[in-house]
Amino acid sequence: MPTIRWARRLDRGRFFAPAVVGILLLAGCGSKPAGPPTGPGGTKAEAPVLNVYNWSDYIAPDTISRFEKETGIKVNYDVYDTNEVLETKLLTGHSGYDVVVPSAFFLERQAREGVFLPLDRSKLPNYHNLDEKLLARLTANDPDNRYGVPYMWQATGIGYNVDKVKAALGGDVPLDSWALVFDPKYAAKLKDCGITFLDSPPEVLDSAQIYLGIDPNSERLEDLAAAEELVKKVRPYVRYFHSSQYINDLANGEVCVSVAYTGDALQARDRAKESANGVNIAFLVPKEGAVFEVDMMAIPADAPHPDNAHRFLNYIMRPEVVAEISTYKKYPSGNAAAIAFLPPSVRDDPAVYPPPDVVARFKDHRAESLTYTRYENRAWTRIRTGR
Ligand code: N2P
Repeated sequence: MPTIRWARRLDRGRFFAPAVVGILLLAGCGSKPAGPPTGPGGTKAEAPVLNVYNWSDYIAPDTISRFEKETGIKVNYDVYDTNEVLETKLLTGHSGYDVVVPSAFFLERQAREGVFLPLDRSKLPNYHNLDEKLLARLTANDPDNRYGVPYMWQATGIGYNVDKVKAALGGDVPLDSWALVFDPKYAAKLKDCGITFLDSPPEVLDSAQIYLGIDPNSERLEDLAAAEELVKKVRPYVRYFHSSQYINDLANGEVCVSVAYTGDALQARDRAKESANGVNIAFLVPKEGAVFEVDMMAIPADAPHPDNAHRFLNYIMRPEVVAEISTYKKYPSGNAAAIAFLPPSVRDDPAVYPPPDVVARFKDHRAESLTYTRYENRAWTRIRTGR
C-alpha cells in the first residue's frame, strides 16, 4: 500500500519522504511494510509501478507511454535540473524512486555512500549495445560499471544568440572562449542582452577554473578561491542562475548567452527555428576546454520496484528507443548501436556528435569530496548573494 501512496504523491509532483517514514512508523512497521506475494521463481512480484526521476528536457515524447503500453507498468515521471537536487534526495534515502540519472562524477561518490543497487546484468540483455569505449572511460567513476548505465553525454559550454552577441560586441568577438562570460570586458557588454549561468556550483566554478588554466578536479582551496574571485567579478552582469529556464529564454531572444549543456542549447536552437522567430542559436565548446559529463541511469538501493527498474533500463538500451531520445533532445547517447537509428540531420550534426578535435577538449570529472563540496557551496552562496 505505501508504494501506491508514494506513487500518487509522485504523480502530483510532490513527494515528502519524511511524511512517508512517519506513516510507516505510525503503522508500527518502522522498517519495511509486509511485501507483496512471492511470484514464480521465488522473486517478489512487484506492483506494476515505476518511479522515474530524470533531468528535465531529457526524454522523447513517446518514450514513457510506449514502455507503459508494452509492459503494463505505470510510470510516475518526475524531473529535476541539477545534480544537487537529486543528490539531496538520494543521500537522505527513501526517495521512493526506482530509476535516477546522476552525472557520473556524482554517481561516483553516491555509490561510495551505498546509495545504489548493483546492476543485475542478467536482467539487461541489451547491455551489449552500449559504447564499449565510453564504458571503459566510465570505470574511473564507476569501477566495473557496477552501478550505472550511460544514458546521454555532453559538455558544459556556452549557448549564444549569434546575431545579438555580434551586435553587442562589435568586431571584437571571442566566439571560441570562456572569456565571453568570464572576462568582465565582454560580460559587461552582454549584460543588456542577457547572460545566464547554470545554478550548480561545480558546473560554473569548474568552467571558471578551466578558463584560468586550473585543473577542475583540484581540491585546493586556493584554486576554489581563484574561481570564486573570477565569477564574482562578472556576477553584476549575470541576469539569473538557473539550469533549465535558459532553453526557452535563448530560443525566444530573452537572453543572449548561457552557460549551458550542449543538448539544451541545441533544443533552444531548434525551438527558435521551429517558431521562425529569426533567432539564431549556436553552441560553443571553448578552446580552453569544457567539463565532460555522462549522465548515468542507476537504481537506488531502496528502490521499491527494482525489477521494473531493470526492465526500464533494458528498454532504454534498445537502440531505436534511445536514438529517438537523441533525435528529440539533441544529446548523444552512450549507446553505440543507436547511431544507425539516427536521422542524418542528428548523426551528422557536429554540434550533437562533436568531431575529435572538440572531444579532445573535454575534461573528465572525478567525484568531489563532500568536504570540498561544502566549501564550494559556501563560495556559491557568496557569489549568488553578492556578498
Ligand atoms: C538536460 C540536462 C542534462 C545534462 N536538460 C546535465 N548533465
